[in-house]
Amino acid sequence: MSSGSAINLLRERARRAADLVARHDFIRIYTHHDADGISAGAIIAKALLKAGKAFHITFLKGLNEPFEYEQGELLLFADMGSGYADLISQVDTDVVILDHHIPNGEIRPKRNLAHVNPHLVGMDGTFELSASGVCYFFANELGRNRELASVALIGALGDKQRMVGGNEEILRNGLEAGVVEERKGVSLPSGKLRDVLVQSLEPFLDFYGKEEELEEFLEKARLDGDKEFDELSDEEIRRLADAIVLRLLKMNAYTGIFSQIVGKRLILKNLLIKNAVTAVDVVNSCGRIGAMSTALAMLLGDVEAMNRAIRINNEYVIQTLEELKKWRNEVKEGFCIRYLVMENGLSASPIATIFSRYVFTDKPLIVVNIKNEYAKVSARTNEALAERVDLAEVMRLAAEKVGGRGGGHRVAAGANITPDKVEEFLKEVDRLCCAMLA
Ligand SMILES: [Mn+2]
Repeated sequence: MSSGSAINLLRERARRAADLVARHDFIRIYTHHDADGISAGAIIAKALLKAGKAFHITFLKGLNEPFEYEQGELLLFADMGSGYADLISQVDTDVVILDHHIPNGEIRPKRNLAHVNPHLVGMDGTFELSASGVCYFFANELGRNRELASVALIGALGDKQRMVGGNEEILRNGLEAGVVEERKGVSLPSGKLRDVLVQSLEPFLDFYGKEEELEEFLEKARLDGDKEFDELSDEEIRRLADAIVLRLLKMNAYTGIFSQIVGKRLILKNLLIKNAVTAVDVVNSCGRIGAMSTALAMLLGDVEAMNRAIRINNEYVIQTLEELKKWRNEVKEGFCIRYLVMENGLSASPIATIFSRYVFTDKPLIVVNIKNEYAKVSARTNEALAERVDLAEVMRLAAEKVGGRGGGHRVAAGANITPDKVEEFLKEVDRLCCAMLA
């Protein structure tokens, strides 16, 4: 299906969601606590404020956590819901789902349901449209809200998506509306070049605690580490881009990320943080430490919240770099996977994402974090391996086998199991990955 007709079908579904919202005065919103979910929440909030609707937003890790509603109010799920047909079927009030996760099972609604998801219209929700992108289309059926394109792009980038399909359309809208600008360059956060190179997690350049390597890198590329990244000349940017590509090749990073890092950079002109990379990092960090409402307030234009959010990000980056250093040598190799079992790690998913894209790129990577009687699993792989391995399916099947629950996307999935089943679970994951790669 061409992306044009898929987008039209998506708009039709978004139209039905907007019609359902129009029939209610109060909307109870549950959204995910990550960058995509927070951006989704900000988009819905802005659109509902403009439409004069009352609402309440709660952030959830997922629908394995409990949620509440009162009969008669509209329940809206963003960045979740599609994978939980059984749960949604039990809800005795009107429901709107704005999600991009792979739908699992058929929803039999008790009341009215509007379900908007790229997978339902022949679009790939893994790379072509995120939940905040779905919310953007919804917001633009509710009113004229094209300036929210910049927020939608934060969600797409936060979910490591590409500027194709629905995202490409949002980017085009943002450029036309003058809220987004594309500049030549490298995707790096703002700051002093030396700090930026050490502290960047996406791309992860592996300079933390390696001052000598960093100085050598700067010297070879003839760059001044004290200069602000945002003030580099085109010629300096070109030398920096070349040096980064060389560095990533030497690290054995997944080569598919090069085109995402080098070439263009996005400027979000109508937001408080204009460098898109920094904006994504900051929202992401707030989500990671549970400060979702700080990030939400920042996206809605609160300057004090932005200052708090930037401090949170700086602390989070250092913590994550420390964690990467700590666990790097504990990664083990199975037949068809690599895996890491952490006890009381900070969080599994950033470790899994960074290692799988920059350090351990040859096999799917499974990271288990055991904390307070729970084992939380994050599975990651790159797009090339994901053509054969479907981690959403692997997590679902392996988790079900040990009495847990799993799912997600082909490249990024997760599961919740009990600590006593970790070994059995990893064996099953390895077996499933071998079967898919064979
Ligand atoms: Mn998402």
